[in-house]
Order: sequence, then C-alpha cells, then structure tokens
Amino acid sequence: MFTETAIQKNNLKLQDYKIYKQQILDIFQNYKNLRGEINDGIDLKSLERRIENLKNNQFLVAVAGEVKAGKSTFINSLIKEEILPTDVLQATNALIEIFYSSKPYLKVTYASGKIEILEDEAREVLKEKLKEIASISEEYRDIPVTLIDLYILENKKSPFIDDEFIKYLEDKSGMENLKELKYKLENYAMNRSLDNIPVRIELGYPFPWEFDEIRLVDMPGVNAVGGVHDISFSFLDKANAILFVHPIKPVESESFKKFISSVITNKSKENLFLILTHSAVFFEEKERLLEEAKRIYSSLVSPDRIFAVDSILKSIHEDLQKGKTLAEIKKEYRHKRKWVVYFQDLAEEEGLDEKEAFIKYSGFHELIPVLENFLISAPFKELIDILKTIKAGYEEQVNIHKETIRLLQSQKKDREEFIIEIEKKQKGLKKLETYCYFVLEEASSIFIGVHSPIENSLDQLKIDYYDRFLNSKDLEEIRKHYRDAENDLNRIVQENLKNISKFFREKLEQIGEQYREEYNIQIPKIDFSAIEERCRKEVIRKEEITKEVVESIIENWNFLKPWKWLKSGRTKRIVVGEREVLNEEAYLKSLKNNLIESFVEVIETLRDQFYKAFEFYKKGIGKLLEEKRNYLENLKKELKSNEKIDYEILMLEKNIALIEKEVKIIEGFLKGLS
Ligand SMILES: Nc1nc2c(ncn2[C@@H]2O[C@H](COP(=O)(O)OP(=O)(O)OP(=O)(O)O)[C@@H](O)[C@H]2O)c(=O)[nH]1
Ligand SMILES: [Mg+2]
Repeated sequence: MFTETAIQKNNLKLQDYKIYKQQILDIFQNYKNLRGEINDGIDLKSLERRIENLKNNQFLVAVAGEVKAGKSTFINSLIKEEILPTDVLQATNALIEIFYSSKPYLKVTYASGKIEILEDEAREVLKEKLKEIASISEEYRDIPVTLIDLYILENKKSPFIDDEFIKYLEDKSGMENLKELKYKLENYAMNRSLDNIPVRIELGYPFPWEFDEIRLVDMPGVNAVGGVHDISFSFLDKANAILFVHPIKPVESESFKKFISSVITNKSKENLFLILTHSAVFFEEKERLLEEAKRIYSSLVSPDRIFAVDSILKSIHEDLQKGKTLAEIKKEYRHKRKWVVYFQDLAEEEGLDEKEAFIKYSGFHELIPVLENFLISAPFKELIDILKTIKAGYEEQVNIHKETIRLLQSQKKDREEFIIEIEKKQKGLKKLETYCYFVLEEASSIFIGVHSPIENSLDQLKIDYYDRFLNSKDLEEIRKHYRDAENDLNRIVQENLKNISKFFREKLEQIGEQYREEYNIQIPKIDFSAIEERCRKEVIRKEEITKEVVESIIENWNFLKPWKWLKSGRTKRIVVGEREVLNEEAYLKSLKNNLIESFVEVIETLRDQFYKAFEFYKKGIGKLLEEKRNYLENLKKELKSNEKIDYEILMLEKNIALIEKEVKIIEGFLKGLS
C-alpha cells in the first residue's frame, strides 16, 4: 500500500503527525455538518470515538534495563533536562513516569493511598524529592530493601526478622551473610510502612522536548532484587515502545535474553529496541561492538532496532544548544569533563562544528528518527484509515443524493412512473433482505461450528498453551505464557471478526452490481469496522470478567508474590519435612493444573460470546435495509410541488459540490502521505 512506504522510509516525523492530527479534526467537523441526518453507512459514534482516541493518544515509552545501565541518564538526555537523579540507586518497586507539563508537577502515590503533590517547584527541589523517595540511602545499600518493602506491601505490616526470614532474603536477593546485618534489617523494617513506600511517581515538567504526547517510564532495574513486579508488567504490556538499555560492553547480556524470554510478552517483542549506552567509553570499538550485538541478537531483535548511543555526549550537545560553551560545561559538570576534552579534540580533527559533532558522536541522530517513526506509524495508519472511512462516507452520500435527485426528477416528470419506480426498488430491497438471510446462513456455516476457523484456532491455542504451561520452569515463565495466551486469544477474535466482515463485504458488493442493474437501487453501505468494534467489545467484556476469575486464582496461589509463595512452601515443609525446593515444585505443579483448568474455561466462555457477537452482523444489516425501505415509503407518500422539488434538487446539488471539494482535500492528504 502506498501509505506504508512513507512509514517504512522513516520519513514521518512526530511533527507531521501533529499537523495531520489537527487537520483531521476539521475534516471530521465538516463531514458531520455535510452528512446531516443522512445515514451513509458510517457509524458516527464509532468514528467519533476513534478520533477522540487519536486526539488523546499518548505514546508510552518504557525504559528498562539492569541496575546502573544508564536508564535515567538516557531519559534525561532525551528530554534535554537533567531532572532524574542519576547518581543514586533506584531502589523502589515504584517506577517513574515522565511527561510534558507546562508547570512542574510531582505526584507520589504511596502504598497506603496517601498522595503527595508538589507543584511549581524548582528543578532542584523536584530532584531532591525524587532522590529522597526513589533511591536507597547510603546506609541500606547492603540489604535487600525492596524485598522488605514487598513484604510490607503484601502483609500490611513489618516482617518479623527471624532466621527464616533472613534465609528467604538471602535466597531471593543472592546477598550473603545477611545474618550479620540483622540490626540493620530490623532498623529498616521498623521505619518502613505503607505510608512511606511509594508505588507510583508521576513527574510533569516543561522540558524542552517537542514530543509532548510521549510518556516515558523509568523502570526499576530488571535484575533488581525482588525481580520484576506487577506494576512493571502492566506498563510493559501497555508500552508502545520498550527500550532496553544496556552498556555497550560487554555486549553479551544475560539480563536482556531473560527479559525477552521470560519477562515481556511475544506481542511486546514487536515493540522492543536495544539501546547500547556508554558508547563514548569504548568509542574506537563502537562500530565493532554494535555489529557484534546485531549478530548475537539477530534472532531476538531486528538489527535496525539496535543502537549504540552515549547519553553524556547527547547531554553535552543539549548544553551547547542552550548556549553554554564547552569550557563552561567542563567546569560545571565534572562527569562530563573528560568527554568534552576528548571529543572536542576529535571534532577539531574532523573539522566538525561543535554542536554537530556532539550529536553525531552521541548516536542519537540515528536513534531518534527511527524511534519517532516507529511510534507514530500505528496512529498514522489509524489516521489514514479514518480519512478513508470519511471518504467512503462521502461517496455514499453522493450516491444517495444522486439517487434522490433522480427520483425527484421522475416525480416531477410523471408521478405514476415515479410510483412504479419506487415500488420496483422496494421489491428489490425485499429480495435483498431474503438474499442477506441466505448470506448469513452461509456465513454461520463457515464461521461457526466444529470445523470453523475460530474453533480450529482455539483448539490449537489450547494445545499450544497446555504444553507451555506444563513445561514452564518457574513462575515468571508461567506468567509470561499466560500473558501471551491472553494476547493470542485477543488476536484470534480480531482476525476472525475481520474475516467475517470481509466475507459480507465481498458478498454484498457482488450482489450490489446485480441489484443496481435489475432494480435500479444502490445497496446501502455497511460500516463493518463499527460492527467489528461492537463485537469486539462484547467479547472483550466477557474476557475481562473471566480474566478476573483467573487472576483471583492466581492471587490465591500467590502467583506474583514471592514471599507468600515461600510461606506456603514453608507450611508444607513443616508438615512433610521436605526440602523447600521440592515444595516449590509441588506448588508449581498444582498452580499449573489450576491455570490450565481456568484457561480452558476462559476459552469456552469466549467462544460462546463470539457466537453471540455474530448476531450483530445480522442486526446491523437488517437495520440498514429497513431504514432504506422506510425512506422510499416516505418518498412515495409525500406529495411535492414542482417548486419544492426544484429547490430540493438545487440544495442536493449544492451539497454534492461541497462534498466533492472535501473529498479532494482528503485525497490530497492521502497522497501527501505517500
Ligand atoms: N559515559 C557515559 N556514562 C553514562 C552513560 N549513561 C549513564 N552513564 C553513567 O552511568 C551511571 C549510571 O547511570 P544511571 O543513569 O544512573 O543508570 P540507571 O540505569 O538509571 O541506574 P539505576 O536507576 O540506579 O538502576 C552514571 O554515573 C552515569 O553518569 C553514557 O551513555 N555514557
Ligand atoms: Mg535510574
């Protein structure tokens, strides 16, 4: 399709997208006015919703990576403002969301529900506050504070620090000799409560980055003690892009592989970028390391999604943009000093302008256009789709107007003939109704029933995931598979609905030709995308209910809660006197069985719901035909003077002219995107 080439060529900028988005609002307004009371087959409510979604669209970009990989520095350099603390360890289970706001704004939500808001504060104040809530103070660096926090979050009280708990902490964190730090553990636990454990940090700031639709999320380190938590998962699953940040050396990364194999869903893999940072540190080797990364990860992430960058060089570039000189930067920021010296020298050698040199050496000039283009490609497709929908609506309006004009003309010429003409059309419509009934029958035999595509896909899905659940080695893996299964279910429903629409559309087009000749009628257009949307909603609604059921099972089985998990293992150990590992296995086994059972249940409910959704097609088609019949009936009844007829024809012609003008504009837009 011609529109895809613009996206593929990486030619689309966020800026263009914004302009188009603004204009589609005007186009839609005109469309609504011109359409008036006519039913052109486009579901206005659904179109309105789509445009509203587009208007409020936000791009969620999750920045993940190991502890100290350079996530916060990367984000700062991207938003051109050093607002996230980078010299301290992010040691909370909370993540930080960063978005554009004309006034500085910081909102911290604590586990108890307590909310703290700072408004209009200076950058330094916000920075201090962030440091205070999102980092471990120096004295607790050697104990697994996030695990203790997690316990408090779970049990709503501080843990009793006995040998068993210490053993648990050691096992989960990999930290050793925690026994010796018992006093410290107690001290920390005593001072922690739901009131001071943050769960969500939102930071709005007027950073000079032009992408105010983007929401960046600084995630806690993936191999941080305590692992990946619920809140992180929900963000990762929602993210439009996931940037995994990793130092360029060593290139080989276990955490990245693990991230792909057991943290993110298969669906999210499509949104994944690998960002190798610290490239200035190994500048001479940069190209080689990048090539190596592309080779090593070729089966995991597409090579054009891997970038080598240096956030410090980018940040120096931003300092220069703000009018600082290299000498000033060197003096002001000690950690930038040696990079200024080295690359200033290199730039001189290569005869490059300073600003230009630092952005080039930073590697961001390659990353940013690709990232931007990637982010807007989906909404751009939606935008194009909306334009096409409006265009189709206009075409239908013109058809309807022309048909009415013809009828009015014949009414003026010879009333008797006019009545005959209308009756012929009405007869045609009746026939069409019968025909549609047959089409629906045919459709149900194809799309519903034991051998239908949806049944086949669902059966296959069951088999696939049955195996995957059974073969899972740990909870993380099960959790990933479950999220994958959910996505796959969703995909199956969407695909099947699309196929049904396609079937009807083609059938109706076919018959349309015939009826136009035989009965001189225009078959009304049907907005299949709106029907699809309604069906999807029906199906999804059920899915959500069943999802809750599954989640409650998971809750009971302490699916996401390592501490509770251990606790149940512990009870068993006391009873049977076995080693803990064995109990974890037993636990895992019963979890698997339960999960499979409830998963099958979800599928069954979904199938029922899908069958019900099929009825929407019946109703949608029936309603349109009825509307058309009524319209003809009214036309037949109404007696009009010749003056009135002439006036009506004139108005309709005027409308057609206006519509044609709008269609030209839309076509221009569509062409512009090629
Ligand atoms: N030269 C160079 N140094 C970097 C780069 N990115 C980060 N650093 C340095 O690496 C250290 C860690 O960076 P952070 O941004 O705090 O890393 P992080 O991933 O946010 O770390 P945590 O939040 O603690 O997990 C800091 O001292 C940064 O100055 C880079 O691209 N180049
Ligand atoms: Mg950080």
